[in-house]
Amino acid sequence: MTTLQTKSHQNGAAPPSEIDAVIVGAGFAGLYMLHRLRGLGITARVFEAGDGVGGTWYWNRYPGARCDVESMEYQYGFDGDLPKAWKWSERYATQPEILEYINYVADRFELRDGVQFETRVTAASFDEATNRWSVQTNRGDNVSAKYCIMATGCLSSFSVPKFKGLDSYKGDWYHTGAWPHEGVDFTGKRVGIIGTGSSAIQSIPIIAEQAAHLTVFQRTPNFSVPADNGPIDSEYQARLSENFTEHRREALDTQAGLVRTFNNQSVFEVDEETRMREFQNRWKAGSFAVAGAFNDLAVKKEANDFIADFVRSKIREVVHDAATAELLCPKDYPFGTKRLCVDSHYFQTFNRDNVSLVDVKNAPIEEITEKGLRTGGKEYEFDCLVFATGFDAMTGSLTNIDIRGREGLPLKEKWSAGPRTYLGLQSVGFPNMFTITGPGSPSVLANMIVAIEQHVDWISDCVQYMRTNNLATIEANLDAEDTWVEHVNEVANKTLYPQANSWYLGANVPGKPRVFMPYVGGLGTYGKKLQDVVDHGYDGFTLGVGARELVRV
Ligand code: N01
Repeated sequence: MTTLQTKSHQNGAAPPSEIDAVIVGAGFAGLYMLHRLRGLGITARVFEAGDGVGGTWYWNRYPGARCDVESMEYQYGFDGDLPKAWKWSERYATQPEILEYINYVADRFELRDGVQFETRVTAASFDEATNRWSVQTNRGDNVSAKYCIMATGCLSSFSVPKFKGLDSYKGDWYHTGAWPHEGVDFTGKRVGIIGTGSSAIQSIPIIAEQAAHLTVFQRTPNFSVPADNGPIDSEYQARLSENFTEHRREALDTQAGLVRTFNNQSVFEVDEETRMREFQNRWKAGSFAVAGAFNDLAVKKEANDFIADFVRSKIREVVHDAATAELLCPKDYPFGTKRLCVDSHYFQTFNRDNVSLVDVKNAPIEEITEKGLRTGGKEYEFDCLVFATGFDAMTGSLTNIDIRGREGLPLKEKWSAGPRTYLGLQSVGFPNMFTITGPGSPSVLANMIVAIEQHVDWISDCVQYMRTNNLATIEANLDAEDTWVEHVNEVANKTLYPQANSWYLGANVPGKPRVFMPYVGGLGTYGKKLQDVVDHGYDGFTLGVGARELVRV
């Protein structure tokens, strides 16, 4: 380890001006990236806007925040001893427990001193004369690095719709993605919440227990499956921990980075009784199991109708008031094409006397007023407003930074009609810049931890290859990028995903180009492609041996 790495940088202290790699973000991706690069003897520094590690789990502290991927799946797999050393308490871990875990990992692998906290990267530009990135922060740092690695997360740039009058609101308002660390006590308060995505679905039952009254403003109802959460089965935990490396290897070969049973039968191959039994058993098992009930649910609308009807029947069973139940039933997009939500007593919450549901699809929110908000010509008054309005997903955290590649081309400009990448790892014109779980990779359609480890391992091996072969640059080729973008779209268009107005398509942010951003071809298939690229000498990339000499591969 070099002195650069062992020296602890207090906030405000100048980081080294020359370094091998800058990593942006200290979430799961940034920390593992740092660990891998250090292992290779590469000097690296992480810049993190927050005052602690954790990324999404640092910021999303809203009531009820927890992971809807099972705890045993949602943990690092790079070190076989780690799962044995850490004990999860629940089947689905809460945000505080995940934050504790990532802090534990930071300490166990002595990563903290490689992170400069409370420092936001504001700009990064590629200097073609030196083949280095120049990275600036809001604290005045100016660092020169061979590699610039964006570990900025897919859901980090939170989005507050530009409602007229927000500045005039006299009460307190919060966004689920930037929740106050000290928490919020809603006891006795009149609360309004805007949005009914995963964050809202997790927080609504908890806020409803505290608030005098909670009004939920819903634009689009969501399909949600009960989590069936509870204390973790300790025997299962011990068994899986013993063999976690093997388990993770298996996960890397799956569609979504999750080892689970997928029924490879068409819904049309079975009779109604068998179909309902399959749905019911998987519904009882909780979480995403039901999505794997048949192999054509995501690709055939007529097949999807069966599961959509099944879930709607569950909503109607639970919600007592028929009109409210109908409003909560998603009807205008196929099941699973917006991110499936996983809940604990979400629909039941609408049976409470202190909870009401307001449709803002037909009558959009007109304005935020001094006392609350106005919709459908009526003003609703609140002590607090909660924006559960989501994120500028997948691209926002990248385009919010002034990133400039060759000839000063801004990334934002290059991506003005939607993100363009080769494998979600690189974008042409931005040599030596990598995006961990970038658009065009499985990312949000997979277990994020597995997708992160897959990318970090690939990037680390690439950096090592560059060093061994004394290479100056690696940059995606235009034809490879074009072909990949086309492939990503083609695969998405074979599914039902584009039929929903989801954040996968940028549809939640007004003006954002409608492009399906994640790669739906599956993590396993994608992993084989990554390996194939390496086996063919970084096929689709140009490797530069110096400032001018380029080797086409
Ligand atoms: O955000 P969302 P989220 N007027 O975009 C509504 C991950 N996550 O923070 O659907 C009125 O899903 C918007 O309406 P519509 C997970 O991947 C994971 O809840 O666009 N409403 C929608 O209802 C998830 O998918 C966990 O019509 C407006 C809501 O706000 C992703 O994060 C937990 C509006 C936004 O929902 C994002 O979830 C939580 C407007 N102008 C989240 N603008 C885990 O457990 C927006 N909305 C791992």
